Amino acid sequence: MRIDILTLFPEMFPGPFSASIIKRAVDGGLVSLNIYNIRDYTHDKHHTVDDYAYGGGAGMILKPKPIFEAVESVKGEDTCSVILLTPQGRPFSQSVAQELSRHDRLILICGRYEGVDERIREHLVSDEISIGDYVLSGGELAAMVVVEAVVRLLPGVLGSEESLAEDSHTDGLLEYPQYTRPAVFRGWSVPEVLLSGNHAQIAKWRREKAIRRTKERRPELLDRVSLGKDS
Ligand code: 9WO
Repeated sequence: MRIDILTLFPEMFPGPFSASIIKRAVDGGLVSLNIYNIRDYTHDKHHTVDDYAYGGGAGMILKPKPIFEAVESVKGEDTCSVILLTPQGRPFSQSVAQELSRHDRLILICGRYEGVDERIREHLVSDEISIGDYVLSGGELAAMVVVEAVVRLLPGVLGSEESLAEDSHTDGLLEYPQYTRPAVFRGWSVPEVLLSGNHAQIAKWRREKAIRRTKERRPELLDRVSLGKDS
């Protein structure tokens, strides 16, 4: 998979992409991550990327031309999804990550200032994504979240040790409680059943705990999963 990111703050990216699972995926050639500075696609002396809003109001708007030219240059002859990270986008979720992970190429546009010219939305972007209902200073951190969630789903990225099947949200439920050694820490014991070696009992306990936790904390998630009998 190839993911291209268009931003005014390219220096934000190397950090999160140089560690752990994303680094391994890049080093192994499973994904290529390319950062492009929108300012490099301007032609005037001051490399202008923003301008005042028609109709007035505080703040600056990203001009359409540099972003159109950046996308057209990066895209080449390929067809690919062009995604704008914005609080007005469709909510990001594990199922959206799964859908994006099936694409060969993605172009992510990170907005800044008080927004982007509406013609970018209407005529350049194929999808708008929000990672949550809060305002950031720009789309960069949201793009990093999307990249991390998508890259770990690519075939071959996770080893069997880290397998996907048991992650939160993969089965629509929150995770069950987990413990490691010692069996007693400051007087607090690990639940007996987990020490029992009875794998059927352990599986039943974990599923009950996952369902209870989901009911208590995120009841709206339960409307979307079929739990089968006894729940
Ligand atoms: C800032 C602002 C200031 C005064 C009046 C109106 C205003 N609107 C904004 C604003 O929405 N700025 C955005 C900053 C413009 C696009 C990029 N920015 C952004 C993306 N903030 N938060 C996101 C984002 C992206 C994905 N998921 C959650 C948040």
